[in-house]
Amino acid sequence: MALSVLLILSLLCTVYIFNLQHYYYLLHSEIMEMKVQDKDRLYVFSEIKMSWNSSRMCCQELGGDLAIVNSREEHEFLAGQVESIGESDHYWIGLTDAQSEGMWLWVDHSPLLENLTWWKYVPDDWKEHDPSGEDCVIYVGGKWADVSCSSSERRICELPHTSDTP
Ligand SMILES: [Ca+2]
Ligand SMILES: [Ca+2]
Repeated sequence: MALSVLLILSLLCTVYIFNLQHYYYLLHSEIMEMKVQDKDRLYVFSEIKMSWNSSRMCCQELGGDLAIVNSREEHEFLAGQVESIGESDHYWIGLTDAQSEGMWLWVDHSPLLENLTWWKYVPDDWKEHDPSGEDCVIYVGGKWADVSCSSSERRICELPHTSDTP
């Protein structure tokens, strides 16, 4: 039952992507997603590049959200996955300071803890490309960077793992 709901939501998300982007993605959707399980969590790495908000919506349609890095172990796991896919690829995670500049919050509204940060570059809210600055976070080469939320990037969704999850 939960599996069929997940499949329907996944299909809806693909249709949504289809409308937004190009039919190429639909035809190749099975090779554009990688599912990895770690302990009680399931991570879905998608190669489809979208804005932070659209990416987040796709994760929510899967029953999860953009990944929240709760521990060093989780960071090392995700960084390892990202690095094994490709050093130059960027992946959204569920961290943003859109609400208040410099106040980093996870998508579950918990604040970013100082001892659990892995910035590659100190967040600078650079406004050259987007006047609203850089309020969303990507993994790049196993570390984090702040970029414009409207930039098109890949994503890491995090879902609670249940026995029904494929
Ligand atoms: Ca997590
Ligand atoms: Ca910012």
